[in-house]
Amino acid sequence: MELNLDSEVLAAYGYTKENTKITQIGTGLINRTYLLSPLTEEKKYILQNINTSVFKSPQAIANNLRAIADYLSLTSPEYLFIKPVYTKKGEEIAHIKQEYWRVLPFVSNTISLNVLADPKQAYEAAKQFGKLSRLLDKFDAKTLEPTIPGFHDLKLRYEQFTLALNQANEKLKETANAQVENALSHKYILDYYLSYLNRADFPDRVMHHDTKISNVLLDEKTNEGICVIDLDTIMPGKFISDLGDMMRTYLCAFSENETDLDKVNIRLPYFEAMIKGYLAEMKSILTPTEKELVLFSGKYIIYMQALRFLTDFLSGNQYYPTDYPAQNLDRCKNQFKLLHELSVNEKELQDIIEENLI
Ligand code: GN1
Ligand code: MG
Repeated sequence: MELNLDSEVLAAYGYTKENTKITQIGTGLINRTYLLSPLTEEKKYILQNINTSVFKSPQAIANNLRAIADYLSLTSPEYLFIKPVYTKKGEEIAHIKQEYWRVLPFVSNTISLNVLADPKQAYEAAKQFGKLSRLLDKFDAKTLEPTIPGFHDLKLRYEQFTLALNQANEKLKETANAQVENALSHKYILDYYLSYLNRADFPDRVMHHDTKISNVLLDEKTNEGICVIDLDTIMPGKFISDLGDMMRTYLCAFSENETDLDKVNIRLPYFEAMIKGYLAEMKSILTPTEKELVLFSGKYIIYMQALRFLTDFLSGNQYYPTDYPAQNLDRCKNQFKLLHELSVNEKELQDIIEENLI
């Protein structure tokens, strides 16, 4: 599909409509992503429009990425960290007609998957996300700006849910009744999270915060992990964010959009591979408290995502794009089924974790 882009966007980077080919790619819910292929160069680029209703300060993203890139270039110069391409004026982002755009180098000979089809992919992806946090273990996470304040703050997500519930019209509340009950009856996950939050050995680390499989590039031939992408939500967070979102998105063969809940099961070989890959990088730096929370990370993120989908449904689907009105409610149901599967398999999962923490 060829697209009509404002020529000023291309001009900011020294290109024109005539000398580039542009196609829309990616399946993210938040930013719009294009592949930019200049006819004059071998190299290709990723062009992204930043969703400013979600990312209120695109400059914060740019500042964080610059600070991390500078640090890594000194401490781990061989590490592939995808930095933005500068505009002709030397900016990290182009601000054009109320919109923000950025360009990133496209890493050739790599693939980005939408679904995992082999546990090795789970191992490689988890290792990449673990590696990023490990390399940044000594970087002062507090110097980064939260690009979405309270993004993985489960208390805030719960409050947003109760607010949306109080403000929702009767019809929506009635439709969502069973999931509202689910949300309320799983509140112990929030209480558990809060009971750990102030422990001295539960530090803020640099977290990616969006560790789904499409956000890691794998070698197209060997499936070896090459680097992580989609760096907008790199900010301070707890270690349970990244591992938890991997559990949420790697363990089931079907996505959050699957409405046949019989298909929402977890795949133990993927769990084992993911744990091995992540802990291969992180085991040496995790604190005793963090090690206690490995399995909990999945419950925390899946519950939070269920709350976020439910909140959006109750608020009239303002955040997540939907294909039909009840899609966010269906996504919420899907996430509660996934949470249930995690609990049902808890003993086996915990055994796998313990074997890999020794
Ligand atoms: C959003 O845009 P995408 O698909 O990378 C969301 C994540 C959710 C995910 C659920 C900034 O990610 O937090 O887990 O949808 N990102 C933001 O599919 O809200
Ligand atoms: Mg994203």
